[in-house]
Amino acid sequence: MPAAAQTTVGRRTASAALFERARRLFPGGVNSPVRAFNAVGGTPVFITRGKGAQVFDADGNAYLDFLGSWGPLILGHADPDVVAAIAAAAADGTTFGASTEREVLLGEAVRAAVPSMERMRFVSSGTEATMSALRVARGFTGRDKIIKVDGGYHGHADTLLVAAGSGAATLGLPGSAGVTAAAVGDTLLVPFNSETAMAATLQAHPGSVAAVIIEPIPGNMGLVPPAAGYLQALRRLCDEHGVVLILDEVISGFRVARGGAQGVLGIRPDLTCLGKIVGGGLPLGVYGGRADIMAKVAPDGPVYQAGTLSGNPVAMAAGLATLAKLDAAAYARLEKLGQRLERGVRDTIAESGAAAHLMRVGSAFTLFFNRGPVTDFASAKTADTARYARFFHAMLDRGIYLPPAQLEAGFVSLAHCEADIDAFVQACLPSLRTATSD
Ligand code: KE4
Repeated sequence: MPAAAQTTVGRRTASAALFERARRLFPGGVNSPVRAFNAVGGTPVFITRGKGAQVFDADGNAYLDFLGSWGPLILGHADPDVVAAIAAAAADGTTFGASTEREVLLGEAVRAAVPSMERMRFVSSGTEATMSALRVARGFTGRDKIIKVDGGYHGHADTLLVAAGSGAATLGLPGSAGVTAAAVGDTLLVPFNSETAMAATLQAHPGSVAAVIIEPIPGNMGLVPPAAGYLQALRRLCDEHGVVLILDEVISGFRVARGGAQGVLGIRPDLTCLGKIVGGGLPLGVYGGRADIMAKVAPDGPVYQAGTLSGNPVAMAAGLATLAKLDAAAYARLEKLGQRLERGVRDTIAESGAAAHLMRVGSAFTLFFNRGPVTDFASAKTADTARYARFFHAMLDRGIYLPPAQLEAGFVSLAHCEADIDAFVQACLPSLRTATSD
């Protein structure tokens, strides 16, 4: 049982100095926008190392980590078995641009855990996985349009960077500079948890929708569970319209269960996208599903997709070592820790009287600064982001590292212990009071 982390947070001058240098190198001083703390203000913390449930910043401050690198680190930081597997693989060579046994082993492990992935292809990120899955779906159906959920995030491929237009189900508008109207001209948006909107959109575009892509348990509008029966209805609607159902399980895959959300919910998608946990903290994504659809992928079929480092042996080793530890006992423990967190935070919110509520699925959670319920992007956006920002910093100053944005998900790992959860809960009350003292 790992000991509770002792957290003491002092000055962050070294992080500030590093951030100044980083700003002269990288847009926003970061290599991924959400790390810049723009949603919560202040200067991003520069992490020097992680061990178990803790991360340490450039000033030597210790934090209990409930971000977990946005999801991959279900075992915690520097798991000894994962590190040993990486070192052993690297000692044999880091990349060959040729097939290796390790990719066969990880592919077999993924298919055993997610049987709907009859055939698959390894890539190097979640974005590559979803981008490729959509291309295959379009190649398989010969159709152009795709449907995504407003507030769903599937990486930064042009076709998926769309902003909601007016109305419930409209053609997307470019959600980023540099994305052309043509690139998103075939992307339709619907609200999450609305079977009616999905049915209406499919009926409005008969025979022209290639795929629906959806996070089965969205984590990118904050954590928002699907309404009972919603995903089953999507499966039925996709069957009726000959549409490829793509579940983006980059977050939920191996997080909510070894078989992902599809295993828990009893849904068999046509394609699945994985990332994060499956790579054990190294760059890895996977897309795969029905053999007849994947038969379209080059070199078997006409849909081209490639990658120099796809199936990278070191990433394969990290994934294999991670999946090897994700057994039923692991998920039972994650659920027990998640329940402890949920009970403690809910009691603390009640005691504080704050207009906030916790949403949790297994070891993933979001503390929304509104009274809820949050059922889609529109209701998620009613959360008070200024209060979340104050809460984030109050918790950070107490040695608890959370996602630096309200509409994201936090994570508990197998490296956390009961005392770490209690430390989180203990830091909550004063932090809630600070957050809501406006
Ligand atoms: P990557 O390309 O970042 O590996 O994966 C894209 C992606 C795809 N699908 C889902 C459901 C995702 O959540 C993501 C990436 N998640 C974000 C945070 N929610 C990664 C953090 C970041 O962008 O820095």
